[in-house]
Amino acid sequence: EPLKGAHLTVTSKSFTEQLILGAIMGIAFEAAGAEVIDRTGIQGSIGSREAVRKGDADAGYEYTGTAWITYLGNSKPIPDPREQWEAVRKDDARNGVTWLQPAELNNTYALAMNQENAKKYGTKTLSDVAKLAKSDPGAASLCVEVEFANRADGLPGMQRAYGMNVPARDITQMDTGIIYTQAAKGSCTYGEVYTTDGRINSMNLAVMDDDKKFFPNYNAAPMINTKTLKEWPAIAGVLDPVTARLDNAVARKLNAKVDVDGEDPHQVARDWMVEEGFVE
Ligand code: PBE
Repeated sequence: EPLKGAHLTVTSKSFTEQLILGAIMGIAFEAAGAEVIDRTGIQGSIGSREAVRKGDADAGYEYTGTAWITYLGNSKPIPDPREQWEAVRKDDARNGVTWLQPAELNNTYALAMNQENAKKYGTKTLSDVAKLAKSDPGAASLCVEVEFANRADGLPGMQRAYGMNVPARDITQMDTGIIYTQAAKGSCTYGEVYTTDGRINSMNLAVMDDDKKFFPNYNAAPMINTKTLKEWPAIAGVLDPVTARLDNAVARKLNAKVDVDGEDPHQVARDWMVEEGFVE
């Protein structure tokens, strides 16, 4: 029990994949003998990030691209996922935050549409969407989250990178979960989605290719408060083998159990940890 005696606070953002990853981390810590305080489900990205930075929380899974652009203020993504992670790890050290080994899991933003609209407009890439917005004003309406609408690696940056000029009247802001249904119904032509979300498949949405590679890699990795890690260096050995099992296929499968089948994120996390042999 390498973490016996440790009290570890785990945080996450509020969307499904984050709740599952937070639960997975908590279960891994518990299995290693720690007592876990669950502070998962914080609204918006900044909340869980700041909790780890300030030491109000000890750890959480975060995405490399989110840190690189939104927290560390860089404007250009690093195309190689490993180099992106290394750059984040190096840069974030000065904030008292340590990044452990990353997962293959890469949950990036995308625009997606229903099959009827895909047939009608024929767009396959974000460049096509930019062209449609120009040639057929009003056709390229967007449903997006508030956070996406305000992030440099979100709507403003995407519109700039693609010369996409969707006017404000064609953009509706809404909660994460609702966007999938709205895009499926066609109340917006395009919905902003997460590529590992289970509802892309279940609702048969067509995902637009990021042909200019605007979005960075968003590999999930444990983000740990450095003081905590110094006190409990065994955390790395506990989380590394778990993180190594997380890829896009796993994320889609687990996310779908919650968002499509209605299962509980904690239960989904536990079942997976058992299946993978990390707990009994
Ligand atoms: N992402 C896509 C966002 C939400 C999903 C991973 C880039 C983030 O949590 O930062």
